[in-house]
Amino acid sequence: MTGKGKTALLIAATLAAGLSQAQAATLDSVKQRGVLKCGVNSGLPGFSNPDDKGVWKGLDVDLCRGISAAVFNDPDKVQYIPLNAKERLTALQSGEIDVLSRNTTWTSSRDTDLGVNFTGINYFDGQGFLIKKDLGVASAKDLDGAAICIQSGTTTELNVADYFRRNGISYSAVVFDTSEQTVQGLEAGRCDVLTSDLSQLYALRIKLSDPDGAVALPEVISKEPLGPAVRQGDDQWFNVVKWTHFAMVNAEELGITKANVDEMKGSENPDIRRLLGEDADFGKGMGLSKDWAYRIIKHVGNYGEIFEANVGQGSPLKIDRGLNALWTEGGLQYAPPVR
Ligand SMILES: N[C@@H](CCC(=O)N[C@@H](CS)C(=O)NCC(=O)O)C(=O)O
Repeated sequence: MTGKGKTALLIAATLAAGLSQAQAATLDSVKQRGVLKCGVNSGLPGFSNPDDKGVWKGLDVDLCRGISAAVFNDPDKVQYIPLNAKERLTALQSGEIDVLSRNTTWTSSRDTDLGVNFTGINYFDGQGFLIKKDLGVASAKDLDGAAICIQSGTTTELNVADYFRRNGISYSAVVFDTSEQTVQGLEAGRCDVLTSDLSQLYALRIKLSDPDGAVALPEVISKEPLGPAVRQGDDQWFNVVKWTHFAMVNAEELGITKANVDEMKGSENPDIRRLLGEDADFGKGMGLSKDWAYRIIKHVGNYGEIFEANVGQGSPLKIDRGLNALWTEGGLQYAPPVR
């Protein structure tokens, strides 16, 4: 058999294993196991990163904590499995993890060809360039002939090729397997510029020895809708992950916070009462308890709270809400109603 044939077989076997895992209800196996296996980035400040005590923190981590809270009434029944860009989708397909919550762009091929489904968008992003200030380049269009540090197995790699072709300019790619190596590549002068999702540029910039010596160029060259993914074939689990994010967004819209959620249970507002499980039971259809959303907000918080604490003004990253503001505030975060 040719190398290509073997690879195809391996992929088919991995997919088949993934699909049979998916048919066994993920929610049941998570409950039985007593722990959620969450695939995350191995170290992306603000999104998923272990702190100095080894406790995982970040926006993507809080999504896993939200699912754990909904299922177990405890946000910490999570095993975090750090994955690099190349490994992440295989880990989901093979059943090694229950959910992938790792700055992963929702694209058509990932959503349709790989046996996985994206459940939503917890961070609207786009691709940008980080450049050393002393190079004096003001626009990505002036990067003709530049050496660019890129990580393999990402949409980043594909977008940069499109962008340079579209603008009739050339570049040489310096490709690495991990973000750590990519940053070191820029630091060591292996490249003039580093390209990745803008959110990651913020996160990677603070890892540089001289963060002020680097600047992001103004161009945003792609859409990078980042969100969690699950295996295809398990609608119940798909719903649990999807509605964990929606519960947080709806909570923000309704003014329900970690601090006031108990008080809010006494609210007369029917939207608040439904979300918190005070009237009808909207958890049952997902195999969850009536107070599933209350648990998420009580233990983790609403979307605005987790955004500000992890990547916004309460964090070293200081990212503006921008596209990630609620739809009522001119942003794109919008959740269907609970009813
Ligand atoms: N959103 C893009 C890029 C995601 C990505 O993996 N980016 C790299 C560049 S910073 C990363 O997070 N690497 C961390 C790692 O692999 O350890 C995608 O889904 O392909």
